[in-house]
Order: sequence, then C-alpha cells, then structure tokens
Amino acid sequence: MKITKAQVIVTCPGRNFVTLKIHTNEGLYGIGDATLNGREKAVVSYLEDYVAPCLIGKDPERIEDIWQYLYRGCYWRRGPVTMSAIAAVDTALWDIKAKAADMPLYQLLGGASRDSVMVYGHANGTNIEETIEEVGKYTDLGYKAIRAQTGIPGIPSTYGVSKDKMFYEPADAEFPSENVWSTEKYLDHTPKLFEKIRGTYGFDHHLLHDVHHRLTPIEAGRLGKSLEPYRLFWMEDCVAADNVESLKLVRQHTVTPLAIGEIFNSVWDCKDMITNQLIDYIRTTVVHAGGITHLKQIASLASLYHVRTGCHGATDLSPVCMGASLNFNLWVPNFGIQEYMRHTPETDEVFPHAYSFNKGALHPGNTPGHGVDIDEKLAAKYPYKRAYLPVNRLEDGTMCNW
Ligand code: KDG
Ligand code: MG
Repeated sequence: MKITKAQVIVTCPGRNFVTLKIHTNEGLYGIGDATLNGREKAVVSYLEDYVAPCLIGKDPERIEDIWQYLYRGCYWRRGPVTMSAIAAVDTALWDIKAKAADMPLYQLLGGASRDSVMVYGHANGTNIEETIEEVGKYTDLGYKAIRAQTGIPGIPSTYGVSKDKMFYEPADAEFPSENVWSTEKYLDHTPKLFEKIRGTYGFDHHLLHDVHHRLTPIEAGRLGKSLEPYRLFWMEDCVAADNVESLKLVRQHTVTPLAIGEIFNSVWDCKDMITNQLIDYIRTTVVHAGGITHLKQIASLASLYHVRTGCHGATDLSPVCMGASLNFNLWVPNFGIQEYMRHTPETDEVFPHAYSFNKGALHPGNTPGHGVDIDEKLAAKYPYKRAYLPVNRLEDGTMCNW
C-alpha cells in the first residue's frame, strides 16, 4: 500500500477543527485530528507545507517508522504544533491499519480490557445552587463521575462556567476576552461547593475539579487538604506544571489525588512527575501528545508507577480524537477515566461516529478503524473563524494563567 495524498480539512461547525485525511492507492483512507485550540492554522501550515509532501509514496503500514521519521527527522522536536501534526498522521495511519485488518482499532492494540470507558461530564453554574442543580442533571443522565465548577462571588466570570450548560466553549472571541482572577476568593469559596454537593447527593458519584493552573504549590496544598473530606476523584492542574518540584510541595500537604498533563506533548514533559509518583492521573491525549503511538509509550511508563490515564476530552478535541482515544482507553491496562464534553449536534453531524454513551460510559463501537469519519461536503459549509481562548488578570491588572 502507498500513501497518495494527505489532505487537510478545516471546518468550523460552531468551533474550529483541523482534520487530516490520508488517502492510499488501495482506496482505504484514514483520518486524524490536528486541532490546536486558538492556534489552528499553525498546524495546518505545518501539515500542508512540510509533512504532506514527505508522506506521498510512503507505506502507511509502517506507522512506527513514519512516527520516528517525523519526530527525529524534523530536528526541532516536541512542542504543541509539531506533536499535534505528528498525532494527526499517526491517528490516520492507525485508522488505515485497523481498516485494512477489518477490525476496530482497540482489537489491533490488544483487545478490550474492560466493557466500556467511564467518562466524566461537566456540571457548572454561576453559583453553588446552580452547580448543584447541574450535578443532579448529570446523575439523572447516568454519569458516574462529574466535574464540578462554580462562579466565584465578586469575580464576573471564571474558567469552567459556561453559558450553554451542555456544550462548554471557552474559545469564543475574535480577540482574547479578559477574565479576572482572585485566588483568595476562589480558595474560600470552592470547598463550600463540594461540601454542598456531598451534602445533597452523598458519596455515590466520583467528583472532579479543575483548578486550571492557577495556584502556587502551597495554595494548592491548602485547597487539596480542604477538599479531603469530600473525597475527590482528582484535583486537576492545581499548579502550572512547568516545574516538577512544585508538585513535591503539594504532595507534602494533601492526599487528594492529582491529575496533570492536558497541555503536555511528550513523555519528556511528564517523565519526572510519573517516576517520582507526584501525580495519580496523566491527562495527555491522542491529538496533543503525538498520537496513539506516543500515548502508548506514556501510558506504559505510567503503569510502572501506579499512574492511571485520564485523557483530556474537552470540545476542542474533535470527535476524531475522541474515537481514537476511546479505542485506546478500551485497551489500555492502566485506564482511569475519560473526560467527555459533548460536541454540538452540528459537530456530530460533520463527524459521523460509531462511539456511543450508555450509563456513564462510552464505547468506541465496532466499526473497522477508529470509527469516526468526516462529511467533507458538510464540513465545507462551515468556514474557519478565528477564535481565541480568554486571557486572565489579577484584580490589580497583573497577567496570570488562564
Ligand atoms: O483548549 C483548552 C481547553 O481544552 C481546556 O481549557 C479545557 O481544561 C480543560 C479541561 O479540563 O477540559
Ligand atoms: Mg483541564
């Protein structure tokens, strides 16, 4: 088999997605997600200008060799743009291989290790009462795990609180919108949310929370400690994880489990925090961490240190990424949980998929490949629209992490 064409498709059915479609001389094709939220066109150019010309004529079945060719061969390793582009190629090639073998991708990876993949949904509200109500909606839908976020009194808008409750979309402006942040107000308010949720619904569901990189290590230690009575499944991105030493300090103060890694691109970003057992869940996912090939390597390393997977699954990760991730999750021995922010009906229509939700879990389906396709005609009806994630400032105007 030979690769004949590598086609980049950009579409915006409510939000931007970049998809790579690799065609072969045998009529089989595979698709991969290449979406990098707020910087989409950088990956488009990387793929069209540099990667696609090198793929023509290559044997698509040599997935590992092509991965190494793109990683080692470009000299400039790692980084979100490079690794998202490599991921798209890798995902498309696994899709082709599984289609050629006439089996769902999870079978090719080693078969199912579980019946389905536990997911968590996003309950959020502008205040605690609204979030409590949303948690109830998710339990009614059958979710076993729910992430809870709430607005903070005195702060006009914050991460994780959306206008549309089912389809959270933070990248929504032609120029970055500005949020305001107060750690003091957040630290006082957040434990009250979880006290109320447990008081209302008891302890039958897993609860998760995303701090979104905003605290110092000692503040994160304080939050983790104050949340211990409510037994969280995880506290996510409690500090910006550029400096692994930070997590040692957090660990000294709390046994609330820690999840990190949605912005990581490589095993090198998380090697030290895994091998020092400073985290409990690794959040890397297919599209931003070099595809199935590299995610396997990260998960294998993690399995040696009791670290389980918790793949990122926000709406900016396309259904193609979700399909690939679900096949990976059904197989991976050290699976923890999968994030599931639902896509809008428009997005679902552009990306017909085999995966389905039942009783708080997703199954990738049994279609050969990863089970997700793209309707190109429909995709063409939604042209690219520039959109940025917000930026964040302290109340005195100082820039901080969003
Ligand atoms: O593109 C950024 C989003 O994917 C991110 O803000 C969502 O933190 C996020 C999460 O946990 O889903
Ligand atoms: Mg997050």
